[in-house]
Amino acid sequence: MNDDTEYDLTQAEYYMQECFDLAERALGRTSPNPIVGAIVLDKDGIPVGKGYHKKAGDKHAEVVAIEEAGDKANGGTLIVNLEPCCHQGKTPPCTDLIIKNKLKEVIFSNYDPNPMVDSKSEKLLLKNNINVISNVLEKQGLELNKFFFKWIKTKLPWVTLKQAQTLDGKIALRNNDSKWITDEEARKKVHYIRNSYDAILVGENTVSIDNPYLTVRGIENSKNPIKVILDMNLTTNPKSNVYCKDSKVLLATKKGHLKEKLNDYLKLNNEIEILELDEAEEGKLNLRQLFIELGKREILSVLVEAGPGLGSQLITSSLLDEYLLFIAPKIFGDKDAIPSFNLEILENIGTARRFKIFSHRLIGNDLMLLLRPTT
Ligand code: AOF
Ligand code: ZN
Repeated sequence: MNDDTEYDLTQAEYYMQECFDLAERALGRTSPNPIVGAIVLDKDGIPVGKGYHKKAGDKHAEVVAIEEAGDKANGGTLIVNLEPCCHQGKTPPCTDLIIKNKLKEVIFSNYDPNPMVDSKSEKLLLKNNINVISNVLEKQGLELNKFFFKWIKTKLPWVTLKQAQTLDGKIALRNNDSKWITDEEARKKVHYIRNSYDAILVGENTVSIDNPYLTVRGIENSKNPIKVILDMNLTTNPKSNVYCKDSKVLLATKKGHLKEKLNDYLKLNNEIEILELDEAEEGKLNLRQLFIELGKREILSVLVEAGPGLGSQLITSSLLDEYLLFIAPKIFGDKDAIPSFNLEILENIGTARRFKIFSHRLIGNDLMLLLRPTT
């Protein structure tokens, strides 16, 4: 079957795609929960209820869809992108509602790796004579919830490195000017992307040179991600724009700074959380430790807007999940312009860091590449 065209989609796949679209409406807002969309078809296959999970603690998608369907759920089919839950969390088990409302069939995309669920719901539904079809558009479902699936299995966030560069691999002029490498459309896209992440991470150089706000702008009903600043030696100006109160700020620094020095940062924003980390080799902070701490705070995804220093540290770690690269069709041609990475001399092409091109897209006159490290 060719699943590139809608005409060839089976009915289940067609509605699963709609579940993905419903789920996506809450992208970036449900952590630590997944994004989930659900549709109820009545016994004649007519959609009678639709819903999605809006945020952690709110009704699950299945509940919204079944409540909307009311009596028409009886004898019908539930389509949902994640195996329904069977445990009491912040909300009651969805399997109870499915059984009580006498649905005859449940179709889902991905099994829920949450140890509280993990195929248990499938077994429970089958035991109650409810037909179960699993793994419908499984790959797409895994992509949709890549943040949740990584975190629930490893307790680490999904880490994306984002850069914008010229054709000759430069991210700024030698005087550090990086405004604007890509065109407006690509910059707008970055705000959409920021909006879907739980946190944005930058290093001290980005704060000192660009003085960014790291907020989401120009999007309706947007939310600002948590800002994580890596500043090992506390060299950033406490009055920098990132430290303002528009969203939670986590200042990651090395252990052992004097209280007074830390207090400089808390004077203007007393809600900044200071995260004291160990120093890794080469006088850098321990990124693994940082991501473990972020995972504990239920941060499922981190967008790293990095210059060459932090970018190089990330690509040499095993912590990177994705590299989002915007390429502007421009050439600086200046050998001393700022490169995307600044690692040591590489003698052998065979030892280059390799990526698989996961997707490519034109955004205006810029190219957006999504790359994944090959293992
Ligand atoms: C959601 N939304 O639509 C579905 C979820 O604390 P609770 O009760 O909200 O349960 C959260 C867990 O429930 C979550 O980690 C996932 O395993 C499961 N399914 N969660 O937030 C939904 N279907
Ligand atoms: Zn549920």
